Amino acid sequence: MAEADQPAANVTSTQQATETTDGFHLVIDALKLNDIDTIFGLVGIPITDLARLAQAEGMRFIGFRHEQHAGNAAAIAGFMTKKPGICLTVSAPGFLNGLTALANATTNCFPMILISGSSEREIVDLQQGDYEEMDQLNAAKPYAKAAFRVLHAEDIGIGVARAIRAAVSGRPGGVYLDLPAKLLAQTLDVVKAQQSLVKVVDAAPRQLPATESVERALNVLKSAKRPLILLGKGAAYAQADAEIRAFVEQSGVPYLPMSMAKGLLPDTHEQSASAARSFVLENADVVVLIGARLNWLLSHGKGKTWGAQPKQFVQVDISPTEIDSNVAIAAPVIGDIGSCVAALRAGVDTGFMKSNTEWTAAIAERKNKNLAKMAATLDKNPSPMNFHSALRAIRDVLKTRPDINVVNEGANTLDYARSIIDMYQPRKRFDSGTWGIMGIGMGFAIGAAVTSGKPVVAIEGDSAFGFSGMELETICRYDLPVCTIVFNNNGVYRGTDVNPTGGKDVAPTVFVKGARYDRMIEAFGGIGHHATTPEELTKALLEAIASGKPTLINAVIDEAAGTESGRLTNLNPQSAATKK
Ligand code: ADP
Ligand code: TZD
Repeated sequence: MAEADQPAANVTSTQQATETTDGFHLVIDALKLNDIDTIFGLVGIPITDLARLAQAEGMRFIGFRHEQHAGNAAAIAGFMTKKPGICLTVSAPGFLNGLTALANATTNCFPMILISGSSEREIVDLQQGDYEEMDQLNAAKPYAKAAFRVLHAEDIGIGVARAIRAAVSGRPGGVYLDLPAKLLAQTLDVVKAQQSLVKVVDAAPRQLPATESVERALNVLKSAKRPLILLGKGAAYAQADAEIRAFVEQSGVPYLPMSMAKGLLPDTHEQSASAARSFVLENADVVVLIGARLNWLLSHGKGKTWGAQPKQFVQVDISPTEIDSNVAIAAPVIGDIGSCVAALRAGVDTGFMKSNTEWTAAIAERKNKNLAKMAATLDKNPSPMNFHSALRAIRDVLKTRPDINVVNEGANTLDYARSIIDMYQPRKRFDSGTWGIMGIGMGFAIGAAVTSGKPVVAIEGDSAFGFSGMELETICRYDLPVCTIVFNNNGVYRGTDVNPTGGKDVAPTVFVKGARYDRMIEAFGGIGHHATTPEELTKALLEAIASGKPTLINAVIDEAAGTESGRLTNLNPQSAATKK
């Protein structure tokens, strides 16, 4: 190359000696221009060079062993930051693996963008059998909040801008962005290319609630004798922490956090009604839902859980079509949670509950009774360990480190950890979410560690862990401070089922007995621990956290502990076999 052709030292990535740039560079430039600094993904044709370029241009590329986990990492990064997490995959199978995470993100209202390379439109549309041929755009549509395809390099800027805005504005969700291989290689004049980039202005604008909707809600609240505030993960996502806390404290109304809203106020807060959950759901007369849907996790707002007492609901949500989804909502307040809660707070007298001590006293009594019962259960030291004694050990360590992120999945492991492990800070707990899905574990753990730079403790059922276990290598490769604790009871739910035929195959729920998950991480240079008592578990966890290294604790739990499906036994259809 002649000297005159050498790029100047201070040129941007799109400015090359030839004065042209290409689709690869434009995608990276468009993301960077919008302050996106990390891509979670898995390389291959046609996006390997895109990943290389991202890294060369100073972005972080975190490479996974399976796209579903890269997608889950992106989704949780989106939840934590209110910026869309980016997942990059190859076409057809890579895209489909990522699609599971995209669908889960949309279901949970997490903002993420799945960017997949794709085969050529001309061949795909005539179904002529291209390499990894698939009509990805249409496959993505039913599972995404929005789906876009860019065909011309000069549209990359606008395509990325639309994807970002669609992911974070209104109700957040998953967006699919289809980038055909040919697009990435298209060249474009540098000046024209620069002008085509779009910096998104105010991607998730505040949405103020109508004054009359706030008045209506306050009137309903003021008529309450037994009010309850229910905080969902939308409230955690909104990052209106101080406003929410002020509303709860100023009103004095007892509150319940959904699992991923735990820590918005510390779980030890005196207004928390978590330890009297069934009691308050059954007996409340006015329920203020803030960023929580009345889906199966809340028994659809009706039935035995909600008692015979007629209820009035106030619902704060950004999505108007969420209102009346399951039961009639007396007072919808539509807007962003920060603005809505601020407006409600302005209309609530301090000490609103002071004249209403009967309700708070009844809750306190129930809480104390339940807490005493739980303390007695937690104090027991059965051998082998059970869920409770193991979780007591973890709880006591995590109490000293409120900054640690907690990932949690499994059946019993999820149900018990959710109620036993207290959270003290917002957006520190990430779990199976709206679908009750298994497989989020290592993806969420990696996403949380990379995004926060803080340690992660992933509390995993042994079955749940298996869905993403290979990502231990990813954790070790990036030397992430993730401690995975596998609650090993030899199977799905439990390890005690037997094959009724007496045949060689084990029962459908049973795994290899006495598996040593701790040795898996050692294969990649991480540190394994084997714990059979709460004392060993405490020691291993303290060491793991202090080391800041990738660690895995194989926590051996009584294989007979736990129940089928955890607390969801009611969702199991009764089979002929169990009816007997
Ligand atoms: P949980 O599972 O914790 O009960 P859900 O996922 O069911 O919570 O509900 C979250 C709700 O929060 C969704 O209905 C969503 O539309 C809403 N939401 C998310 N972000 C915001 C926001 N910034 N402002 C208002 N509502 C929001
Ligand atoms: N597949 C997916 C993707 N999600 C699911 N929820 C399930 C299967 C079904 N399932 C549950 O709902 S919990 C669970 C499965 C397989 C695992 C329970 O066993 P575990 O947990 O070992 O993880 P416990 O704590 O021992 O009960």
